[in-house]
Order: sequence, then structure tokens, then C-alpha cells
Amino acid sequence: MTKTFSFHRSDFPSDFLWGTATSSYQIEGHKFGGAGRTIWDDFAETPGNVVRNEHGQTACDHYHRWPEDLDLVADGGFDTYRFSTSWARVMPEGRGTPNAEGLDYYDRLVDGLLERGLKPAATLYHWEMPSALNDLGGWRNRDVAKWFGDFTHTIMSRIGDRVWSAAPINEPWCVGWLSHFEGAHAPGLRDIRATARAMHHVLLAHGSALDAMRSLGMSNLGAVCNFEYANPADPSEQTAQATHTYDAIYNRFFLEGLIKGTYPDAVLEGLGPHMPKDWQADMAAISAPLDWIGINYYTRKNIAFAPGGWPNSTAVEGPLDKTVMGWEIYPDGLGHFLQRVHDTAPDLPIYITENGMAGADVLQDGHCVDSARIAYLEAHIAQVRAAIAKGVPVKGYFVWSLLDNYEWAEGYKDRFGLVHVDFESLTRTPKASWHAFRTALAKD
Ligand code: IFM
Repeated sequence: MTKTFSFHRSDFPSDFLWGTATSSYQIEGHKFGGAGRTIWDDFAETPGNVVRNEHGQTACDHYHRWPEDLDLVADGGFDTYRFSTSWARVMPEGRGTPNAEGLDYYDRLVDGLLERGLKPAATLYHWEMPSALNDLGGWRNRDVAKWFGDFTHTIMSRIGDRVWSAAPINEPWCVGWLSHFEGAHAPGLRDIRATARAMHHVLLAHGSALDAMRSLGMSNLGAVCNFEYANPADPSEQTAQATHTYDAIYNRFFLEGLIKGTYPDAVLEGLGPHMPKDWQADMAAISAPLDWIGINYYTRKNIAFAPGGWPNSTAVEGPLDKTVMGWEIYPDGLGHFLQRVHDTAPDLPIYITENGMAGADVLQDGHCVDSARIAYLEAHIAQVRAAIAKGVPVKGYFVWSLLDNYEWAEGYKDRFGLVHVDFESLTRTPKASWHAFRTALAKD
């Protein structure tokens, strides 16, 4: 099995950026530094939501070990590092007095990146809504757009002068649909009215954060959406319709809202009656100009018709090789979305802001040979190269993730890192995939 990549940095345009990505709650250790309680603390403490009831209280203790972790990014040959800021670390109650320790922490992190020659790529929200705001309705409450704008202003007043890029929300589909319709992520609701409101308000919050950052004079601002290729599981007309609806909810609602200022009819068919009053008046703020768009891509879903209510779709098992999470490996899907996003937003540079796979990676004699990850990344990076050759303006690629970390409802069992983390000793050990990047990205 291969232990190296067949590509080299020199096969890509000279300004193409290579990065790794992480998020605050998944690595920092939420109990440190005076952070407030979040919906993920609540969700994890509720039995049945998370494998082994695991939570992010210690996680990778990146809060204290960030210098070692940033060394790993720099020594791996990467150019940039995508991190997120925890709202409740900066503002424990979500509003009001900021937590000085939290602001100081992100200040140190950004300086630490710059000292190592790494470009800081910030995401403002990666899922840990302060519990105090969730008590007020969280993403269901229209005021969330203002609260989020204020948080944005507070944190970016501190670090916005030094970050290289910023995006307000990571994966609005997860914030809206997965967390309010499927109940699989915090706050764990299964409620169509809550879903309609959360899906719209998360985009409105994106708009107010963008506005706050522009008012601070910041540039290089984007949006990060996740996409999943929707494949019909059988040739029936009903399944074709179910696949169309699934695709509209997952892949079109947020992208078209952000770029065109419209929502697809196939989504409004179900969510229309539950949307907040006069939502159409918000579409101009939601579709304010962006500087780039980020694609997070992992897998495809095989969709079949499901009887019962809208959206009448369900995911069924497909035939392709799978990761340990049961996610089918389908690199062509990345090529598909690179072209689709380019067709939707022809003027915007594109970054792959997340791509990677989970393995049950084990350390043996101090080594972790994650050949399956190297093969997965190689196949997806080949799609990026092919898209660039076709004229799609892809400007960078971030691997998910730097470290093994808290994989939300799956706890710590599924490992996405280029670097192995022993969750007892917190020792970091670079895997074969990290070494493969180090070789491929070497500047000679
Ligand atoms: O770990 C997550 C991350 O938080 C968001 N994107 C997908 C990753 C893998 O599931």
C-alpha cells in the first residue's frame, strides 16, 4: 500500500495554498480558559446523543498545546491553518461582557500562526452556540443575527487585523437541517418549523457577520458550505424526485441563498409554510458580495423514495468502498461540486475548506500507517487538479483534520487526523499521511 502521494506542490499553480483545518470545540478543551456553557455540552450530557456520552471538555487540550500543534502544521509544509473561534469562549453568555482570557487566547493563536509563516484562516462559528442564547431560542430566534453580528465585531476587533481570511459559519446545512430536522446534532430538535427558521436565520447571521467584518475594514471574506453528491438508488420516478429534493435541501438551499438570493422551490415546497414572516426581505443581506466560496466535501448518499411526509427521501446503503463511518468514497463528487459551484458563482475563487476521511487508526511501535487515508486524499486531490486544468479557479485545499479530535455525535472513536492523538496522554504522533504531505509539499 502506498505511503506517498504521486503529486508534488509544483504540479499546482505557484499561488495554490495547502492547509489543514480544525474547529474550536473539537480540539481546544472547552473547560479551560473561562468559556461559557454551549449546546454541545448540553447535547453530550443528554444520554443517547453521543457515543459513550463523550464531550469536548478536554478534547486535544489544544488550548494549552497549540504551540506544538502549530509546529506540526508548519513542519508538515502547509501554508495556512483553518481554525474556528468559540462564541462561548469569547462571550460566555453569548452577549455582554467578553471573557478576556478567551480574547487573549485567540490573539496568541493568530500571532503564533504568523510567527510560523502560516496564514490564519478563521471561521467564526463551528457549532457551539452558547447555551444562554439557546435558552432564548438559539437559531430559531431572529435576534440571533444581531447577537452573532455583535460577537463577530468583538472577536474581529481583536484579531481581524491579522487574519488572512474569514468565514462566518461552518456548514450551514449542519446548523440548520442536521440539528433541527434530523436531531442528530445539538440542539437535537426534530421540528420542521424550527428547521425553516434555523436555516434562514443562519444565513441572516452570516450576512450580519459579513457586514460587521466589512465595517472593520476586513477583506478576503467567504462562506463555507458542505456538499454531498445525491445519487438515485434506483431508476424509479419517485426516487428521482426524492433525489432532487435531497439535493435541493443539502446542496442548493444555502449556496443559492448566498449567491443568488433565492431559495429552491423544491425546499420551499416543504419549508415555505414554516418560514419566518417576510423572509424575502432578508435575501439582499444574505447574498451580500463574497470574496470566495469554500467547499467541504466527504461523500455521496444513495437516495431512495420514502413514504410518509415531505421530503419523502431516505439514504440507503450503497455499493462503494466505505470509511469506518460508513461514508462511501466517491472522489468524482468533488469534481462535480467544483464545477457546479463554479457554474453558480463564476466570479469567485474556490477553496476546498475541508476534505478527509475517518479511520480506526492505531499506533503500532510508535507509527501509524494510514495508507487508506493517503489513497483517499490522493484521489480527491486528483479531482482538484483536473478541475484546475478545466479552468475552475480552485485556489487552495485544506485537509480535515490536523488532529484526531471530537467527532461530534461519534465521540472520539473515528479518527480524521493527519496526526494521531492518544486521548489519555494527549501525545501527538504524526501519521504516514502527515509525512506524505511533508514530502509532497516540500519547497525545493
Ligand atoms: O468533523 C467534522 C467537522 O466538524 C465539520 N465537517 C465534517 C467533519 C467530519 O465529519
